[in-house]
Amino acid sequence: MSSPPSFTFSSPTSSATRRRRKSAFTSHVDLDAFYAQCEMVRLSVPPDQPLAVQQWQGLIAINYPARKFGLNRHVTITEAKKLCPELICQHVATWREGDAKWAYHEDSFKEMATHKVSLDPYRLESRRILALIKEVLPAAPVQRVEKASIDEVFLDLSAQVYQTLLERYPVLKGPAPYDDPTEHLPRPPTTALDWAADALVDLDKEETEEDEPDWDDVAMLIGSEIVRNVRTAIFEKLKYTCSAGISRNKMLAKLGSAHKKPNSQTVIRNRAVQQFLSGFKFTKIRNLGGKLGDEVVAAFKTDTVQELLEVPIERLKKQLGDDTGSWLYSVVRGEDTSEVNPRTQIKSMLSAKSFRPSINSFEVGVRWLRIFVADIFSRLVEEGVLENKRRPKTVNLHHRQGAQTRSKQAPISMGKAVDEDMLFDLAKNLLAQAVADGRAWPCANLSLSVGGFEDGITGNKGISGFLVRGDEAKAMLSVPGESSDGGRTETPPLNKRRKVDDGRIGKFFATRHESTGGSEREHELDDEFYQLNETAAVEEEQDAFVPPPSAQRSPPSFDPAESSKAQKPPDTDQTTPANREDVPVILHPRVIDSYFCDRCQQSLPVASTGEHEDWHFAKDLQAHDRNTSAESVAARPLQPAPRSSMPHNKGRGRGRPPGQTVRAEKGQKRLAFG
Ligand code: TTP
Repeated sequence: MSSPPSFTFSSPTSSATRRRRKSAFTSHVDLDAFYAQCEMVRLSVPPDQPLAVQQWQGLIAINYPARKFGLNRHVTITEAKKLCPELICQHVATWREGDAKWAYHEDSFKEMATHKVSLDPYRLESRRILALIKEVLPAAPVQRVEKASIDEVFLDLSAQVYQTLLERYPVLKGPAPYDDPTEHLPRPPTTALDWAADALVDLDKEETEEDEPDWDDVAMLIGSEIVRNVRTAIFEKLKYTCSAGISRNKMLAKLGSAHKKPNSQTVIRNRAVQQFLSGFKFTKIRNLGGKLGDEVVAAFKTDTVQELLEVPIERLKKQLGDDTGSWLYSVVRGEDTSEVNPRTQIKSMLSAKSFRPSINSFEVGVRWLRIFVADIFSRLVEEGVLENKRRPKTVNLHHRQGAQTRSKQAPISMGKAVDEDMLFDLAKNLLAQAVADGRAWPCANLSLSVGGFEDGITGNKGISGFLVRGDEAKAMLSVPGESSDGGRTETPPLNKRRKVDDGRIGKFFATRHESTGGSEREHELDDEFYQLNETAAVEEEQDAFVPPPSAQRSPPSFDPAESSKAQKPPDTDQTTPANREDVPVILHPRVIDSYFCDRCQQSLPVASTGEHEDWHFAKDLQAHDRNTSAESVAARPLQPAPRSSMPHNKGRGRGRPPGQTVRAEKGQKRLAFG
């Protein structure tokens, strides 16, 4: 996708530097007390009724009427009720074993040992809101919306602002006077702008409101109108209030949305950026809230933007490294070049449960897997898996024993429809492998994820629909009732394989795709951690939303962007026997009754294909493990790179300094409970 148009205003009232700066208009829209509002809308609670969302014994969201009583996420339920006797405490929905769907259960707060939290109700509302936002805005490519988490979006308003500006002020359409692009534009034909109910941040010291507005101001006003319309539509159609920030980039817009809550929008004009930022602690700025922020505080003995502005760039670079130093220098001056990224496809889905006390048996683990699978499958259905629109390629099991988190992965057969039983079998098999390793119990956290989503083939497939390779070919050849991927056997999974390889094969499964959590992953995992940010940007440049399938949640300091790069599980294609180059292309495979394995140049009966492939599979894994073991050690995430080795990765965007660990963002981080 191409970048949004950026344009340069020449303003009669601005300095030459300002005239030449490219203008962009970004908004950050953040739902107020989101989970609490979801419950209020669902239960038709009047707007002034205090309400909090409860998860087991903790409060995870508190509405604004309740906040007036001094309630926050840290108070206990008893304290909260004392402070605000009329408080409604609504427990989140939960999955109960054996149920086909989550539900709001009476007294679920007592059932922590047997229920699992479901955030589905909030995710569904989040989707409705996102769909409405997209409906209200002009179609793409003018529209650029990035879902940043379950309750926040970024909007790049530049193209729409630009269009509106030209419609309202046709004079701007003409060529620059004398064909000189540095020539001043005519003044905006207005002396005062009506900012309606916006919270306007005060101007920088050297600017005054008496100055006539420049084109940047006019354009910002248009941006603000657009955002007001979006917010009005959300309220009128769906009954949710939200707050927004409008400014020239994502960083400033995000600070703006939090500036005045609830139900307000804050505009940070270009002429007000320094004034706005100087009042902040830099630790409030995105990506400076975690370790990096702490380091900067320690290095420069201050946490204020104001004082950091006085530090020369050379000193910042010397202490923090060239890239981080330069990045920080720009950030405290309000610069952020990260783009709004409109890709919104899901990358992975995860369902998890922490156990207190730990669990100790395969049977109990399997019962939880059944719930995880139901949970994930329901989301896969929403994602269009039944219509084969999109489907995951891998399933991953993560389990924590003491301080160690380990993962196992299996490919999902591409030749078969994804269904609950298939996922459950794969999950059980992975757990059985963990048990076979002898390191599963006691298990303090178990989670299942699916990942590697790809678009499925739908409709008329043409000739390519008959040419199947790799996994598909394997699956089509396998005996009915069995899947043909590496995770196909039911418990106990290893016996059958041992037959094939004189007992040696078990050891391949024991080491299969295992990754071990480092110390940063030893934090308490949340009871449930969903993929709340359903964007494809996850791996490349997202702020901090979704640990990749192989990464465990590690609040408060966790950088999934880093982690997803470092810990990405080996690509399925590299490790399965269905390696694209290794499996023959089969034309109409169902009419042939023998199978030629071109890896070992043998003809085999179709019925033995699965086992034969498994044998190759195990061999491949062994080879893969040998090749990647060095890599995986090096790639273990969450250790900030030495400053000198931090490359400045502009492509990653979002202004995140390279190699830094940032806090997980809201909506993903879950409160510790119990
Ligand atoms: P936030 O946007 O941080 O908070 P909020 O929407 O409740 O309130 P605000 O108006 O101040 O933005 O988080 C969004 C949702 O994510 C929140 O409603 C509940 C959930 N959440 C947790 O479950 N645990 C947490 O620790 C946090 C911070 C949020």
